Amino acid sequence: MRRCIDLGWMGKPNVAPNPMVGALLVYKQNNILGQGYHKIYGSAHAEVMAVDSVLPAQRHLISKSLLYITLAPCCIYGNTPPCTSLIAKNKIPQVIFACQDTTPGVEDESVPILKKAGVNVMHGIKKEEAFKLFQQRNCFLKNKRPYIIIKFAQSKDNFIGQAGKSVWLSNPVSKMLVHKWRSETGAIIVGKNTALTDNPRLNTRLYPGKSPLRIVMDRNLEIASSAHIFDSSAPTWVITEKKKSDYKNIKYIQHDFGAESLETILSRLHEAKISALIVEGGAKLINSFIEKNLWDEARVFHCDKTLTTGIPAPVIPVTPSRTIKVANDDLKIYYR
Ligand code: AOF
Ligand code: ZN
Repeated sequence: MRRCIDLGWMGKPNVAPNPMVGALLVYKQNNILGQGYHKIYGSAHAEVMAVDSVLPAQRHLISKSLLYITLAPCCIYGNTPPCTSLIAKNKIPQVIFACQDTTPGVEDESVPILKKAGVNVMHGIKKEEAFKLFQQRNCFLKNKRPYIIIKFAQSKDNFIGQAGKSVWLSNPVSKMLVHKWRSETGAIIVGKNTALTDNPRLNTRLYPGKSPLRIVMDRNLEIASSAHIFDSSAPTWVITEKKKSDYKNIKYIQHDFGAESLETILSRLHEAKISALIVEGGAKLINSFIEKNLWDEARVFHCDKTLTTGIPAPVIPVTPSRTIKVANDDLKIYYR
């Protein structure tokens, strides 16, 4: 199952909003006949990849093997046919999976379907470890919004930056890590002031992979069209009160900036099948997410520099779950 979990993680950049799933076919305890993982949203599931990977000379052993999976096999026609049918057709006698699939129509159905087909089912194996593979997906299904990741860097004396001035706090390794996160996340949002002072690109130029959907809050359309955020490197949404026609990769979304503003944006992202969002700044936007309890995880770089004055860093209202050393920055991870 540990190996299945590792395989599952390999799908991270490309399977959202689907879950990350790894599968392993094992013959007589330690002989791995086949393995696979869900690689790209809409493509073959992990079980199909594992079965297809078995060498022709060993295919007769499939019906004598155990199938390990990180997630309960699906039993619905989605983009692909149900994996429960694949298991039955290949006469796989036993399935062992870690976590339930919380998708409606799968959660309570797939185990009975397998049992009815005569398959022995065992589950819950390493489920705490495997659970992380499904955190974003489960949040997306349950809350009908993306999994929200707050990200920022703060100085030694707890400032996030200085008004009207671009200040760089974290080191180049942290910067590259942030680009990796971008490549794994559907969308990224910033406030107007961040777009004006930092002029960020918000793309994935320091790490291979696709750039997220960029979202910028610009109520009165104050950001110049020459800003980096309007370059052609990624699709971009401008959330504004004004009416403006879409232009190339830029979509203008007329929006009510009232009390339910964030919720409306999140619903739109849910509709667009975006299952994870990075809230990149500034302090005002991050604080409005925190105040509404609309966050799931925070990744905060505690940096070596001192600023003396500036904009106070947002306060994450829980203790960090862990601290990771990234060169001379301390990356603290918080879960709500
Ligand atoms: C599996 N194995 O590798 C994955 C599963 O047809 P789709 O791709 O739209 O998938 C829809 C359903 O399959 C849904 O329940 C989702 O959670 C599950 N994903 N299931 O058996 C896999 N990726
Ligand atoms: Zn499936």
